[in-house]
Amino acid sequence: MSTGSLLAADLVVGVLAPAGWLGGGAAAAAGRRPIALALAAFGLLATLGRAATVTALAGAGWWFAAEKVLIAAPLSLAAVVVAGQGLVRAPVDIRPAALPLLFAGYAEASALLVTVLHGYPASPAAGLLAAGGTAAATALSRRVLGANPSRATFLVAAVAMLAGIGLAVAPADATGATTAHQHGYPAAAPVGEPTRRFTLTAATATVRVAGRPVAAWAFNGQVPGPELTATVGDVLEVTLRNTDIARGVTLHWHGYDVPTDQDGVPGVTQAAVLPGQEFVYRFRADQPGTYWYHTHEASDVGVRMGLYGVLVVRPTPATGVDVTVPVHTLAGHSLPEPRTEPAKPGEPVRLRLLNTDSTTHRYALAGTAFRVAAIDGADLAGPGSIVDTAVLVPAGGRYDLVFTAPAAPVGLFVDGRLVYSTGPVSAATLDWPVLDPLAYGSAAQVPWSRFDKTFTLVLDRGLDLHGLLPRYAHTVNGAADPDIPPEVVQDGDIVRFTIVNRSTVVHPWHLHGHHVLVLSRDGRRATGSPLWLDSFDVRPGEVWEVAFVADNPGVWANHCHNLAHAQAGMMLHLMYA
Ligand SMILES: [Cu+2]
Repeated sequence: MSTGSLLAADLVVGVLAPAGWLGGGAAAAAGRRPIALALAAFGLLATLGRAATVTALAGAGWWFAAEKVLIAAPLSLAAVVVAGQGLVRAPVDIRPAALPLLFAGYAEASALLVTVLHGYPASPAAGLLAAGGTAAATALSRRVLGANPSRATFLVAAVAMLAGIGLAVAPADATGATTAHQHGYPAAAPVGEPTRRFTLTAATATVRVAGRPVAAWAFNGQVPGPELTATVGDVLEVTLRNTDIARGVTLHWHGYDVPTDQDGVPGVTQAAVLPGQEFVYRFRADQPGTYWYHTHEASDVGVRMGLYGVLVVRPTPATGVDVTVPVHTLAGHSLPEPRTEPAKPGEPVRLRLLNTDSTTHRYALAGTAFRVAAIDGADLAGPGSIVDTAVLVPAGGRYDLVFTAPAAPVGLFVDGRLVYSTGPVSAATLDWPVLDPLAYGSAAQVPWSRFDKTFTLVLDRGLDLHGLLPRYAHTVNGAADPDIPPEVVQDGDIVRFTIVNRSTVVHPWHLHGHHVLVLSRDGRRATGSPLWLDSFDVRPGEVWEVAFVADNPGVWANHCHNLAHAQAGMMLHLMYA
């Protein structure tokens, strides 16, 4: 069973256990002996099942099981002991067993809540709240069942819960990333005379998709915005204007490792550009490859509404067929609309696939063998020819597919939908195998044998106070933006990240300003071409190890590129000391 499946199974037995015990308690209170015994047996089975899932998760990594072992397991043990004793002491009349069974139910419910609302890392506060909650619920049940609970029980429960709440809301000693820009925004360094100039004007607009008018936020009135192209060595100058996007806009150059002052993160590298304002970006196009730009202010809604476009930097002017395929979902409509462009047999074709949505897309090229020449703008070493194989492009990610046009038409399908073809073509691609980029192309030695800094990012969900409002946040190491401590590095450090997903959803991870080299996934080393990525899917239960050289000083966003997750807390910062 994969770790991801174990995490899901753990939640299922985690729900069934308290349901069984609480049902048994209620039946016992009503004097329904057979039902009470059956439900208690069900609760016991589910509790044993959870012991098995927790043991297996601990084997997969302490991150997956910490709070389950330290808090849930003792609660479960207490549940089984107390419920067992209660049943033994009620051999004929089941009613005296009601309270012990209810206690077991509350303990198991608390054990589940610790995982669902708190997660990793385990904390004394969570333990006290769980124990206190169990005691309080038991004391209340005792009163409802007609017995007077001792003052001591209430006192213990109250003290435990107050201590837990106190610990939970006590300010963390971490210095928040909000201090990052206390001293104003960085000043732009000169980069030389611009050789490519563009103006992007953000405004609300009505665009036509599949013949229908759709309300959008657009650059220069179109979705996606204009395709920006350059040749390596160009100096780009992009003037961003905002007509009427009330939330403000910025331009972030996704995957382009620009200087920090050009990175377009509002509140960190610049102020958001408000209606009537403008901001000029200048940077040297040193990295060839396929990239994209998008607003980083209110990026969840802004990108979804259409404030994005393609950036392609070519080593030399394009030859052959060179097509960009930026996939996006605009108000339920899939972009781009299908198009056909004939290619002469023998002509080289490069398809630049971009995923500008917040979730993974599956691309399949039918009718020809092809190679994956580059991922996230970086060329792969020794990419082999593959055929009838799909690629999964994470949110924000890019794959460049290359092939020589055959005589018969080829077609590119996204999630089974034809988006590009060189002629009439149909193919069933949804059952094709999927390429694993970690095992594709020619391997090379990892350039480092030691790491100056290592950070672990455990991705989860949890209850979080956002100001004074509680929210069910997407968390990193149990905290949510802006309370996640920044990762501090020195210029020149070799930095390793271990990224652990203990949630039940995919998190496409994205570090600004750097490409990271994939070292391993789930403890198995990457065996293919060196993979220098800026966006990669960390699926439920997965553990990724990546590393990079800290060679681009500044303050950098480091976040989930499911932008709704980032908005809900899954965002931190990498800072240079
Ligand atoms: Cu996410």
